[in-house]
Amino acid sequence: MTTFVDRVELHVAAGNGGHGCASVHREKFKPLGGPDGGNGGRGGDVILTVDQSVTTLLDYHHAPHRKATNGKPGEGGNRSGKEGEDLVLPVPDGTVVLDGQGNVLADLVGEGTSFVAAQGGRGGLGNAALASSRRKAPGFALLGEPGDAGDIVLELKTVADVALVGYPSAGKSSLISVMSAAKPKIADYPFTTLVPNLGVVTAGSTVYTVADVPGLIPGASQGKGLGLEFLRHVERCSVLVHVLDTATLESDRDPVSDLDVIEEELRSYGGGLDKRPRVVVLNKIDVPDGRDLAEMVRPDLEERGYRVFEVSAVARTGLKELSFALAELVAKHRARKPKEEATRIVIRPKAVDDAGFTVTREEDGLFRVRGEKPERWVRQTDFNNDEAVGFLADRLNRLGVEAELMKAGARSGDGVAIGPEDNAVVFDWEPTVTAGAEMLGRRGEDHRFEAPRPAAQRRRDRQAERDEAVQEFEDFEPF
Ligand SMILES: Nc1nc2c(ncn2[C@@H]2O[C@H](COP(=O)(O)OP(=O)(O)OP(=O)(O)O)[C@@H](O)[C@H]2O)c(=O)[nH]1
Ligand SMILES: [Mg+2]
Repeated sequence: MTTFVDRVELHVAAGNGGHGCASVHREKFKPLGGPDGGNGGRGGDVILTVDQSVTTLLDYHHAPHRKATNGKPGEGGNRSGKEGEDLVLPVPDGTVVLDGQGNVLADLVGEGTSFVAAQGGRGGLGNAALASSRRKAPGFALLGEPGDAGDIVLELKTVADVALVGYPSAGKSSLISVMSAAKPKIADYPFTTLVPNLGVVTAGSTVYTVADVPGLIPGASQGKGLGLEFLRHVERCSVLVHVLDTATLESDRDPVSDLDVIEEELRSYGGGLDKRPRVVVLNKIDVPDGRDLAEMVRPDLEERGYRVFEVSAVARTGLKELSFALAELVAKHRARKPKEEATRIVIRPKAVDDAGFTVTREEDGLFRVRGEKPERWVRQTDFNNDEAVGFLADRLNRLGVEAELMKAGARSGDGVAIGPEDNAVVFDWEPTVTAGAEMLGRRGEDHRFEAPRPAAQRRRDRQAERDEAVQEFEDFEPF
């Protein structure tokens, strides 16, 4: 028997960015020809893409660790490192991507729909790109950033138009086997069907898919029987069919109370299933008692507003009428739905921090800096290289981090952490000379010699200066 896997945990890791290169051009008689270290290549992404030819998540069950390739480091002679290759993972139509906490990240429906599950790290800039009029020959380069890595959960929700629900042995699989070419297992014991079956039905000019899910029993919502787990396969369907057994030998059951039980379970499941249009099929009317019972309960069911079909999956009666009625409902639903969405690319949203960064003082006196840029800059820094550390300090200073730390009350020697609690760079704060000097004025300038400016003007000027400086640094970044 083939294993059916409809939920897997997948560990994805994008490629790391390659490090930038610090190199100095050398030529005979021209020993210092300027910096020529190239940039590191970007790491590859991990991308999930719907591929109609894939029908299960089995591959990922067997090999749940997937990694894209790293970017290569930059080289001298201004050679950029090669980019890492994206890793494209084919997934079945109807795959839902969740994070470890169960939040839906993407719902992949339609051939080619893609989701970037892990983004590759940026390559580090080489010293050639870091050179400027003020820093003519940087003796350092930026590190490549690590790629995203983490666990995601893939869940398959079959994309079927019609779902058959009902008690075990009501004849759901039998019905799908005679309405379509599907050949599911059929037997006279409960829970024959352990995984959903799909069949394709053609009725007139309408072609639609029917899913048969494992049987439900009272208390399924509490996990009785096979539970409600498989109902997620029918969440997307447009029509529900109650398959009711008119010939059951269990004395405490009849089609109407069976229907009530299943309805109750659908309600507990939620997910909008209780709002789907539904029809009722009274099956097994080839059995004489079954036919009598069907006749008896029909008015009751119709009174409740259901369209009722009396069929026999074994004798193959009443099937044509049923399949055309379902086709009509499906067609109606399709007409209401917006036109087939074009292939979508879903990118995981990133938090946007308008302020650029925040500084908070924690209970133990530690100052924590959070923000996309400062955190990224820290990751790019080679802390073994003093010049690189100085460059980081400069960047932070120009973004206004030092000023903000001072405002928050940080003193020389206080602990400062940049990054989240579990992954921060912590250091003893030593205000850089420029930061200190900026309080008085920039080096080479002395405000005492200037005509006094109103405080607001001074603040605006300083902000403009800072913006310009940040821009200058940002311009280095080719992303
Ligand atoms: N007489 C008669 N028996 C039927 C009919 N439809 C199904 N059966 C029988 O009912 C039993 C159960 O049929 P299945 O199709 O396996 O039922 P199911 O609803 O898929 O059951 P689960 O997979 O266990 O949920 C089998 O022995 C079938 O042969 C019918 O129309 N008439
Ligand atoms: Mg079955």
